[in-house]
Amino acid sequence: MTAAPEEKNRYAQAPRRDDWTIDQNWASYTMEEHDRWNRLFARQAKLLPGRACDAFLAAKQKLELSRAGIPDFQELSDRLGALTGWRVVPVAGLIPDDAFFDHLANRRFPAGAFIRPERELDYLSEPDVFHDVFGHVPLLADPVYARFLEAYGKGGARALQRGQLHNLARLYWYTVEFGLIRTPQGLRIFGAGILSSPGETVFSLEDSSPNRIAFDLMRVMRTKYIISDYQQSYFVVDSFEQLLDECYRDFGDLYDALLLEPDIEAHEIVAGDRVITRGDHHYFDSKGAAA
Ligand code: HBI
Ligand code: FE
Repeated sequence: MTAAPEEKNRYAQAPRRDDWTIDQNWASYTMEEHDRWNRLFARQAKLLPGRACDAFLAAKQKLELSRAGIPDFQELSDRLGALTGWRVVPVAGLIPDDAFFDHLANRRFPAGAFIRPERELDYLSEPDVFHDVFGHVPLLADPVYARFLEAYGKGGARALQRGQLHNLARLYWYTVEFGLIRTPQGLRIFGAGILSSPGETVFSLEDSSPNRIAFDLMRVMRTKYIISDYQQSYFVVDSFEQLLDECYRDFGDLYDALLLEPDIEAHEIVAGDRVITRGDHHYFDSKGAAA
């Protein structure tokens, strides 16, 4: 009798609080689940030196993320909290936007408690504990980045009220998820979606396919993105200070202006772009995606 396919997310039915948090129940993780974390960790730990930004690599050490299995969020939060006041709170998966923003605005990062099933090792549809804790959490130890993400959370309620969440979600997507940063040694990765993906770790920095364009807040908030594949364009910030300075402002006039500006397609380069590399889009042409 073949074993039933491993269920996708054993926390999906976990009882949840009003703020959508659940109990991580760290003792319930099996050896297989810890081992899967260790294999995912080892693969990225080999790829990221020389590709991830220094702040990420330093924080990974400081937070003692290692191949000792899935971290206990309480212990991780004590270490992280001592650095920037951020804590990691367990959730079962994606939570409603308003709850998500409220957590960020209060320096709580909602992290999936489940780990992806073996069959989804390389591609997952929902943020699991490896994407959230390995990809997102380390940079919360950087004081400037920590302030940026808190400000993002505070801005979320406003975007929801105005019905322009999609514009703000693009800022998150092209920085927190898929952002690159310029360093004296060259471009480095800070986006969690890349840091937790072996294929995109190499593709984002070294492939001739994608555009790499200097970050501009308005430009990013107009740019559509792809959910289920590598990005066609990556945006490059000069520093977390620049990201914070550009975003630590009233978005009201931005939202007004965005209503008058057309969206930009994910693969496009437009007038005014400071282009770092113009992609040839071979990856997408070969896939027949709308190039
Ligand atoms: N919920 N758990 C979780 N993680 C996310 O990254 C997340 C979410 N809910 C909403 C959301 N992201 C996005 O829609 C917002 O960033 C716009
Ligand atoms: Fe994410």
